[in-house]
Amino acid sequence: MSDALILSHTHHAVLTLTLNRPKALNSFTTAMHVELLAALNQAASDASVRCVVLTGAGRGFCAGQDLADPAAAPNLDGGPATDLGALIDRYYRPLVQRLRNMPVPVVAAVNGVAAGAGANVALNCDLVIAAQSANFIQAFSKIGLIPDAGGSWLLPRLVGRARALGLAMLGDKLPAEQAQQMGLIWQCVPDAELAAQAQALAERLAGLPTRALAATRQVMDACGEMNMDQALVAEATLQGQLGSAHDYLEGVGAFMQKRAPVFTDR
Ligand code: T3D
Repeated sequence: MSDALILSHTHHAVLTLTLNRPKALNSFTTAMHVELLAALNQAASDASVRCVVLTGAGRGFCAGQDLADPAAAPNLDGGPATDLGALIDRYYRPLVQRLRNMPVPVVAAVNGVAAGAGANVALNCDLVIAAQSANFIQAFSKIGLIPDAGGSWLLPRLVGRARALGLAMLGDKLPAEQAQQMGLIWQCVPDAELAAQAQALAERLAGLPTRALAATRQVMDACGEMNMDQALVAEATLQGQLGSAHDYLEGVGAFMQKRAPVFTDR
């Protein structure tokens, strides 16, 4: 068994990163944050990686912040309060920004419970595929906090205000199947099929024009804050860039020549 907090494995241009603190349901310590961000940065600069899968070791995906990590734990002895804002600025904000700006698609393969920031880290990935026995918990309210790791922005956009508030205020377990039905995640699959289906999905994404996929995420995120006229301008700007890139020539050329395209842009 490896001591690494993040396990990595590459197969067919798909890099799988596995959160590896199974005894604590892969909850985030500062050390795990550092390793995960380094692994994502490395993947972003490695042209051979065309899709990233994020998953968890053992029976959980991620239980959010490790509540026992000295860097984050409340001072139960009445000493100075822990500065959670600083913790978020230093670790969660860069992680979410990294995920949402990866040059390639990112798939979350949610193998078990995803709670607190663990749920929102998964939801920040481009496509979320979850095992049937997995569940999502906005656990924050149970410990007197608000959804973080982008949850307050994401949840209403994904499922609407009423459901977002219900999930966040009640902090109930949301089974993967229901998460799929309400549009919180892309797909729920039988437990035994999760790894294979996540790999197949990631390989499919890896074979697509990944630069355009990353730009699709970028424009969809940006357009959420724009009116239609602004969105049309944003689309034209990005499309202008993509239209002069290799993958567009390759995609159209392959279509005309009735052959499979080989996309390489990032
Ligand atoms: O620092 C800050 O607070 C700011 C940042 C906040 C971001 C956040 O993520 S806040 C939310 C933090 N997460 C939680 O509140 C979730 C806490 N965990 C749970 O509610 C439950 O563990 C689960 C519902 C996720 C799973 O329940 P269950 O019954 O399947 O497992 P369990 O028995 O509770 O947990 C198994 C082990 O993992 C257990 O250790 P043990 O007793 O076997 O040695 C448990 O203590 C440990 N564990 C689970 N979650 C955490 C954890 N250890 C540290 N931190 C955790 N978050």
